[in-house]
Amino acid sequence: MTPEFAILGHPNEGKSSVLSTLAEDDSVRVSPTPGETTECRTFPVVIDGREVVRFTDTPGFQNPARVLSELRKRGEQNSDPLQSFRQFAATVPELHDDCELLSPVERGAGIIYVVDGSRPVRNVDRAEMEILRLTGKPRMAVINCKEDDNTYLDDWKVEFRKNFNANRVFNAHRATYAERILLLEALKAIDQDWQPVLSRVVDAFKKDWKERNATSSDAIYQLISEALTLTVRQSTDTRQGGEAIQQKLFAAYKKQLAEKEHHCHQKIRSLFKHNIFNYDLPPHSIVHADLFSQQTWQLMGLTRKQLILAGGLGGAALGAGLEVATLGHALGLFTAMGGVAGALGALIGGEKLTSRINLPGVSLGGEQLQIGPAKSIELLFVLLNRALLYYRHTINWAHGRRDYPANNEVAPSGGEHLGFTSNWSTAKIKICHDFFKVLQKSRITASAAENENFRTLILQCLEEISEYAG
Ligand SMILES: Nc1nc2c(ncn2[C@@H]2O[C@H](COP(=O)(O)OP(=O)(O)OP(=O)(O)O)[C@@H](O)[C@H]2O)c(=O)[nH]1
Ligand SMILES: [Mg+2]
Repeated sequence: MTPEFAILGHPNEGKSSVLSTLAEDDSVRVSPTPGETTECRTFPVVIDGREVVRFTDTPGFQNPARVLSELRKRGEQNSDPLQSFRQFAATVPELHDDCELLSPVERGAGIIYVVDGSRPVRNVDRAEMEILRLTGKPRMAVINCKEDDNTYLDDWKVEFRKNFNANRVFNAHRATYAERILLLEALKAIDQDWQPVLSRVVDAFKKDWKERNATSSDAIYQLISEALTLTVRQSTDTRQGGEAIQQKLFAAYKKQLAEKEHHCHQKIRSLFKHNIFNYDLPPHSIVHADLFSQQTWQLMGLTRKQLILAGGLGGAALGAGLEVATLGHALGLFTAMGGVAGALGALIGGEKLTSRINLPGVSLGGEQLQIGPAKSIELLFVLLNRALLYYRHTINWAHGRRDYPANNEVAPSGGEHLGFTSNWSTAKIKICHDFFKVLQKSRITASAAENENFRTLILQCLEEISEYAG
């Protein structure tokens, strides 16, 4: 049987937010106005087409003192005071929410009691906890601190020890995938009978996590392979100058690359189930910056030191004819070549478009011009860092969260590097370098060692970022 947990608590404490994060469902209604949830609603967690666990959202307690006294009264006379109370409360309009919230408990759901641990314990909370204790059902308390204030945490824990089988801190806005799994692990402790089934749930979550990382790394790998080999061509037209064609081709190249990148990011987004809420990167995220802006290349490319290292690996990874120490860095290029277009010509290929004869892919008859494939390995790092940043943001965006903090991920000024790869060793850079070189020569086959090493490297990055523990 699929285990069910009901999320209970006082109005506006974050029950629906906790559920939304736990079930990874951004369709759960969350609102700053107390009393938002008035009916129970069940959200299944489906993995591999199978429902493994379900969570039920409930309205908050409205009359805990009255419910408690009714339950106590019935406890003395009835073998099932909960059922008796619900039968009575169904006919009393002001007890609608209290009756409704106990319905999943009556049918056997485990209880997850949510409190905002950043405020003091009050008598109504004690009444609610006592009600839950009287139900006799397996129960866990979850502390969802809305503010960063731990002053009352110990007071809450004292109360929880009296009334619950376990308690745990779980933040609806910040909980990661790993913390979701830890919460499920902790639920095992609330009832011995549930241990085997919850172990299977935890295993299913871990497997799902592993698969999502593998699929994400495939998407990033595919993006980078396609981007590095991307070319656009156009027949020359005698009426148009080389300059005009160059601009047109660059625009087409950038558009295609942007579409590929968007496709990869959206794939990651839907893999992590950000479907409904119009979730996006924070407004000031560097990933919003144009892929071909100087800022992007400065913050997401290789560091100057790494470029020198990459240069030492030999081959044309930095782009033909670029002097590593002086001009090789994208930044140097942006400065030396007087702006984005010139620098990109050198990095992507196509700087010699005006001189048709020297262009790769250009027939000597001058009938076709081509931009790409990328000449510089920097494009690999720019795309990789942007994808990793997108991935990190997506996996850490708890589904219960619906807004942005004011100051998240602000792009630093003063040449600071934002990339994940900025402290990479030569060994890792060499893996990228070897992959890039093979790709430049020919489209490599899936089994090539360089290919596999690069794939593995991406997957390792994702596992590190997501703190995947196997
Ligand atoms: N800062 C912060 N706000 C939170 C957190 N959890 C919930 N909130 C906010 O608290 C408000 C209430 O959250 P809900 O999840 O709707 O609370 P609820 O307990 O389901 O409320 P009712 O359905 O009205 O009983 C919303 O504005 C949430 O965004 C949190 O961890 N941190
Ligand atoms: Mg709610």
